[in-house]
Amino acid sequence: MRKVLIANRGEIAVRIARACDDAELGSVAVYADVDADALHVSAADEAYSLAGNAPSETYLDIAKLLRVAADSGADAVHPGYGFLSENADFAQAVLDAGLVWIGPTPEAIRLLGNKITAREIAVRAGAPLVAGSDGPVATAGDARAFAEEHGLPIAIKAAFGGGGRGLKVVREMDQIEESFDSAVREAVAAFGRGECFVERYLDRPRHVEAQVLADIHGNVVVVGTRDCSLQRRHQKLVEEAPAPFLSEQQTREIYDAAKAVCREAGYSGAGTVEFLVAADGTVAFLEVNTRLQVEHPVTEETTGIDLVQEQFRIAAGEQLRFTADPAPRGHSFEFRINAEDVGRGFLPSPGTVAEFTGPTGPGVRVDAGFGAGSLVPPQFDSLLAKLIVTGADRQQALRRSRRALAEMRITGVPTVLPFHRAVVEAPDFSSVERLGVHTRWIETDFAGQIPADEAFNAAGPGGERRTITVDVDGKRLAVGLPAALLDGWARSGQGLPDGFDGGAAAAGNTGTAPGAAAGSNGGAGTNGSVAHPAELRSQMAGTVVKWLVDAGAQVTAGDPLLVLEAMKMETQVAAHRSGTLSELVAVPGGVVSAGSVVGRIE
Ligand code: MV4
Repeated sequence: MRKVLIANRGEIAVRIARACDDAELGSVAVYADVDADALHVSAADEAYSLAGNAPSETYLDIAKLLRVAADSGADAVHPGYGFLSENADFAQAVLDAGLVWIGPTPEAIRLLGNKITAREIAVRAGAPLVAGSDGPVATAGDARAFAEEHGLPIAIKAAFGGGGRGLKVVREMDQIEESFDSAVREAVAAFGRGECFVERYLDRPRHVEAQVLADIHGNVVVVGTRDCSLQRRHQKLVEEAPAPFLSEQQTREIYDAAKAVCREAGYSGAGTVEFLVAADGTVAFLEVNTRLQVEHPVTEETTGIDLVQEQFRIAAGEQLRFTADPAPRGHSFEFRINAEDVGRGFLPSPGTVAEFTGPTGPGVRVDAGFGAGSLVPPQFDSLLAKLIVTGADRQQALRRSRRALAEMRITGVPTVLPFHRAVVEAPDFSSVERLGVHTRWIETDFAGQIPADEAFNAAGPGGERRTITVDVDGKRLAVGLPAALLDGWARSGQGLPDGFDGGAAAAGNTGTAPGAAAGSNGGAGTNGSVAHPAELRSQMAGTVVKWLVDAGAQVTAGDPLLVLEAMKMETQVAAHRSGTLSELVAVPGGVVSAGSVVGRIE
């Protein structure tokens, strides 16, 4: 292995480029058009364009990636996480091209990617499991028979589900039929395969996972545990290592089961075995992730082991350097810094980062894929950076986390920093007696009321506003904007975004929104003083999925009209007033910027 193609973007691509440098391996970055100036491009030794912006024609395009490998002379491929990292066909294509695949075998990816075969492997390995159907259930009647035997609630799960898709919780017998049909439909639509299985559902469990490393010579170690219970809609927000408040027996059970499952699956490389820990302390195997995970740094910081270096060594056919499970030292938290507006329901908010000041001091690590001036495009996910904070014990790590979160400053796009600052003050999270958070804690127990980010809400109260002038079709107009937005642009050193000159005039009939919106979600698009009242505008930038009503339809204020997708999340644009939907401006498949006109209601 001499040169590694990094088939990814953002912070993980930067992380892998640094690991290549540490290992004296060459590194090759790839980039979509919108990522041409991204940090991961300059972090690698060389970079190649993927010519395009849709995920399917860039980071998911196997043929393009293999062409770059050939053109650059790369002899190995690291897939990072997400994108093609758990795609057995990609792993096989890399091997068929004569390259080293930095990951488990395609067979192991295939077996563990199917949750039904993964469960069968766990059964053979003797891992603890909740009662389940041990195979696909063919009909809703079979699911009902399972519930009659084992009781409610049950979980109906798609074999190829993920991220909460294809997961249905059934609490009443008369809902089984509908939930089963809906799970199958969802699975067919999302994954092309509808097989489902059934399990007893554990309410409000903790999510605990074991990091494993396995070489191709049969050595398997557990590098440590992590707790990842703090999630929202299956998106993890905070993780920590080691998983706190587990008994010695629970830890033993998790270590033994993780190793047995990996052995049974013929696993090699870095991987994660996930478990649920129920309120009564029961441990149950959940699934296996056959990739490096976002949260791997907390394990690195509490063991001193560089997991990406170990991936390189394993892929090169070497033996693990240790055969005993390393003992954790100290405690680490990871805070995911997403470009999302917490006060607007964690709305993904693409834009341009103005200021990016990382915290410093003992125990602080920042893995960032973005910095001052970076573009956060709507096509990809919203993770900007990860703040990893380590201390001698959990309480010291918590104190350091509070300080680091207070020091960290990001402007230009909203981030989830206000959420993290509230979490580290929550007694459920910081208690020295028990872990009070569970996988539905944010939805059910999180008390912190975080307001929408004023800097990104032109119409919001309290935000200072300033007026600038623009020329539109040769006519001079005054535009009022939030001062914070203008300050952000000024600090970014880029001046005002495109569209404040001729672009605004070309884009439409008024002088306000099109350009103003480029910098951030919401932006000046909601400025009603100049916009025409008929204009239906999108608050967020994204790809147009579909219209829910036809042109000419009578609509009522608040009716959902248009579905947009950005950063893997769908949102709807609702009618801002009642009337006739006279024009559909946004075109399915096209892209709209934040604040732009998507339709007209006369
Ligand atoms: C479960 C469960 C409770 N009982 N299975 C969520 C997605 C998929 N990875 C599995 N998931 C769950 N499976 C049984 N039998 C609860 C969840 C679950 C969950 C798991 C881990 C982390 C966050 C979660 C949030 C909601 C539900």
